[in-house]
Amino acid sequence: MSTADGAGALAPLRAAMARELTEGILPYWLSRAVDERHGGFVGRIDEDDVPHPDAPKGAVLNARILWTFSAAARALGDTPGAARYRAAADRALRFVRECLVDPVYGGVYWMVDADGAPRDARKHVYAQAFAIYALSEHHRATGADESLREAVALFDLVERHAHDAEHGGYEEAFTREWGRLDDVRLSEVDADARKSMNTHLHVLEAYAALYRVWPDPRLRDRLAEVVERFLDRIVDARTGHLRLFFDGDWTPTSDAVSYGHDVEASWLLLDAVDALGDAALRARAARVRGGRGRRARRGVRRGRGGDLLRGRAGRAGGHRQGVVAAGGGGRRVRERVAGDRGRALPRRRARDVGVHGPLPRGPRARRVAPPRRARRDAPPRAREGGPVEVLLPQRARVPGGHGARGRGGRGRGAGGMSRAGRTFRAITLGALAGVSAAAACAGAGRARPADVAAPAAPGPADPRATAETRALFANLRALAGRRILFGHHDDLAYGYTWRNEPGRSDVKESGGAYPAVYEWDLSGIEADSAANLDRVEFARLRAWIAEGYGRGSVIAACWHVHNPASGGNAWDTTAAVAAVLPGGARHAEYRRWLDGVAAFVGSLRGARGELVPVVFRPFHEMNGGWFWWGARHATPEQYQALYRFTVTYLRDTRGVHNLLYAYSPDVFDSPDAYLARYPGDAFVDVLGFDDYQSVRSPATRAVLVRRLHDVVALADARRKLAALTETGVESVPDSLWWTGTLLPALASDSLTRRVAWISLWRNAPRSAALPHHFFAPYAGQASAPDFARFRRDPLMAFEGDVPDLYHAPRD
Ligand code: BMA
Repeated sequence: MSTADGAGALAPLRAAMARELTEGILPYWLSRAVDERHGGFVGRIDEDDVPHPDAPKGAVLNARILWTFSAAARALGDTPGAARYRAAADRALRFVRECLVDPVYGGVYWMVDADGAPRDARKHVYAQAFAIYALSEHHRATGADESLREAVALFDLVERHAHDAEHGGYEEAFTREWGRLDDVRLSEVDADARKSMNTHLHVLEAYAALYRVWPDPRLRDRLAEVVERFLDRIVDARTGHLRLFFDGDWTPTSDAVSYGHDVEASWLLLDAVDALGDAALRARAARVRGGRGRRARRGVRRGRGGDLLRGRAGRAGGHRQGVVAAGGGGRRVRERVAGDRGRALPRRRARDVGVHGPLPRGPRARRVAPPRRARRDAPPRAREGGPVEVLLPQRARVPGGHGARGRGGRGRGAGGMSRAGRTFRAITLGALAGVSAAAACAGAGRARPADVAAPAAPGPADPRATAETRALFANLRALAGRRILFGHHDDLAYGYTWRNEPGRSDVKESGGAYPAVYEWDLSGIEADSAANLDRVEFARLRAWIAEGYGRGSVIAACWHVHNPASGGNAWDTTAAVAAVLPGGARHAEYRRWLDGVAAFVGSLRGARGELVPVVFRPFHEMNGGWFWWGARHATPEQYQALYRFTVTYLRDTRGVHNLLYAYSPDVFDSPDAYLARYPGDAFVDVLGFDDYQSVRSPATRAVLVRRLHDVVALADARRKLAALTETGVESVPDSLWWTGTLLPALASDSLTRRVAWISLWRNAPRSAALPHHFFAPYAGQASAPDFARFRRDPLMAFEGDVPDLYHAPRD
């Protein structure tokens, strides 16, 4: 059948479905399901169509709503009402983002209370998959970068915690902290198995959707792996059905059959191989589909009508299998649940398996009353694979969903829909993914690999930056949202009790790993000094920089440059800015100082002789008054001129191309204040800030979070990097400061997590003048155990936790 024929034959079906969607289904959810009181959407609507605003809200339901309205906004963008779909998608997104995403450990919770407080904070891979799917669709529909970043962050978490490197595929579920969980079932009807078809089916769906908007090579590999596991493990070559539950090594543990999943998998597999654009895999998947399609037809009950969705009870201990029939032409929904070894369990009312998610576990679920009046229009469970699913009754008139309206009068439900229409509405919400792609949009709009848009790759402010410098910028951008690099000033040169001892690092000795960012100070390079103001010798510094870079870490440098007018130090605030600008009395001298900087950074080489990229952070804390370039000693225009001249001279005159440039004010109260002295996008790669104030205790966490938000948002809007370039509490007196104060702020939400790195100030060797001037712990310091915990947090990256930053990301 050619595409044209197919589209032609399906045209009436498509038109009818579009009508159902725009006149029935979507308006129904907009008018009945919005939770005005708590935000988001209500967790449950019962069989009498009464919303229950106090019902808990599941990740799967909310992700489905997000997906649905995003997909509607995309597919129906030019139709009346499209703005409402977008608004509903954004509403769902807000709820997912603010209530379901765990701000501390990442990932979506399984279930929250009506008002959004966590209720069941476990991390089911199944739920992560639904969220990835929905966020990817939201990005595809709206272009919002943030949704894509959130989807990628979830992908990253699933890969980090759930992927089985040995046998392929994914573990089922974890604790809130992504630790081991003994009972990984989604609900009591599922077997407690290490791996399940259902989770992999939705990972397949999610990864295919994400791959369409984010064609990342690692994602591609994993999507292909899931397809392979379907073809070689999940599909039973003998029967053509899907196997449902497995041990960790993919040994099947159940022989139950799920006809609904057989059907669902047939198109999800094809959708995934289409996204991959792999012809050989597609041919294999298509063969599988043919077999299963025939088998699945056995699930259709003739006679009294209706479709049987789930097959006989599995023999595997503990797995209970529901049977649903929409009998008598769809008049009644009956459910029978077979327990262990086929023992019959009490019937359940359709409303007890309503839209709010899985059944409660334990005896309560077994004591529910038998159905009083089960109805064919009971909503399906929000997630597939539960004990009850309702499929289109055989005689529900798909194209005639409207024709069925008013039949006998009793069919009218909310929104003027017939019961048949409402059944269809509920089904369509649950299965819109498949319906819209496979039928409603037959022949039109099926995405091909060529449709995949690669995210634009912005570069550093220096268009001639070396390959390693460009790679560093791109890789740090790509890492944002997934990992925050940990940095420490002067880390390899000295610590609280030592100086110049090869291999030592207070960070490593207290936390267990070297930092991933080393910041140094070029002060004194301008005066041709042998050492900087903190006695770090430049000859040694060159070697430490090579050492840190050789370990794959990031090298940064601030510059407490002397006062060019007075010859005093950086804290000598004698007026000097005007003097160093072109035409000023000290300008020639300042150029010579920059020559010193250029010579030093030009001497920094890696093992292959390549230039080491350095994040240069001159003239920091310019909004404070303590440095000669500070707020009270230069106008904004003078400061900008100083910064721009510095970049232009190094980059364009001296041909230095291994620098990224960081702008980093001290604490600030608003984006405008932050930008007051910003030199411009053409001169800056990193939007940083120094903050020693809001980090002191959890009491000011909101202030730190606000600053992180502002800097991340400003950096993202400019496609730059964001960083907390200096921070810490001198002598870390709070032994739980790392995970009690700093980490919760950094992990607060998807924006704070986009900070590329944080850098702690130095651990000055103990002396009479500086008896406790340290900001990172040393071995034995009171906060060291907590720092080690902080170091192990998946959000934080120390040496060894970062991918290769110095080679361009593969495309
Ligand atoms: C300050 C202190 C000083 C140091 C200066 C430059 O914050 O740490 O001891 O000399 O920075 O690094």
